[in-house]
Amino acid sequence: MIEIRYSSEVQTAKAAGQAIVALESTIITHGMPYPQNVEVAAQVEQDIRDAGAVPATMAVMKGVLHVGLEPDQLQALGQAKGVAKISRADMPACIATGGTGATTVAATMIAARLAGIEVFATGGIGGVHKGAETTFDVSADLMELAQTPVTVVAAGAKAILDVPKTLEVLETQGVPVIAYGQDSFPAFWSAQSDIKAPLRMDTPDKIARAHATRLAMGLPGGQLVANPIPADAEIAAAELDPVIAKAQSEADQQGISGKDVTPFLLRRIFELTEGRSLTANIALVRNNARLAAKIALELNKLAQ
Ligand code: PSU
Ligand code: MN
Repeated sequence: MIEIRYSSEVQTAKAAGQAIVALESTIITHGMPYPQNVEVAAQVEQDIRDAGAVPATMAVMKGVLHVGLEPDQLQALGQAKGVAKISRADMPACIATGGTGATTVAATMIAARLAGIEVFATGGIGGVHKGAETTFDVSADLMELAQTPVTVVAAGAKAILDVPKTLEVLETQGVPVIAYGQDSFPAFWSAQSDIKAPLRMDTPDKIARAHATRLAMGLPGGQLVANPIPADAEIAAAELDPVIAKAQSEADQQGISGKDVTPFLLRRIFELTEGRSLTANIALVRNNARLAAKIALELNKLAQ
């Protein structure tokens, strides 16, 4: 087994059998600018504590897998330059060579499984990019959901992705996609979309039961819970569609490819909306953290 370093609060929570919620770190290093990234990460951790669970932000630092970061480690990661973005393919290499890297959704799921954590909150997952029929750019997050038993709470998928194709791949991979409290699949910055979600559940208890049943049936993989952004934080699709189109055409013109695509688009959308996209992003991540904590608490009850 590889060495895992637990933060002091995660260590205590594990010993006491408390509910724990995993958090990713790519959103900190590649998803939001400093200093908001560190403020948001700390706020989201606090939201999880306020809901009665314990946060575990994942990262690889100097070759060691960290499950839960101490406040000074979070600060350092949020300010560090040139941190690697690590997904399933990069994670063992980063650990083996003593590297430092922030975990994507896929790598965070892997870290959560190693640490025995079953619920994870993030903003948006990676998916099938627009134009994937020529670029083949499909995030490893989707295949991770198919094989690693972690329930991931996200606000749907950003319109930087081809959402119908993303849902098709998830269906092919046998991943349950559950809209929380509504019929449509939420569209990240907007609560509603015109795409119906494959499944709908209205309580954290049902989501926890579905997770436990999947495990009991011996099925690999997790679940994607699509939690709509709170109404007061929404940004209309009509406002963002042209911004996304501009960011996408810049990415194409500049030949951005591979794992640089998502961070490039997120940064340009932030710049082009003069930070409005970030305000919405913060509201939805916090909302996802609160729901993930409730699901983790329900899972704990089921295990008793
Ligand atoms: N989508 C967002 N915000 C993010 C990401 C995606 O709205 O921060 C990050 C997540 O860490 C996700 C990763 O796992 O980007 C996906 O990258 P790629 O498309 O290269 O797989
Ligand atoms: Mn990609």
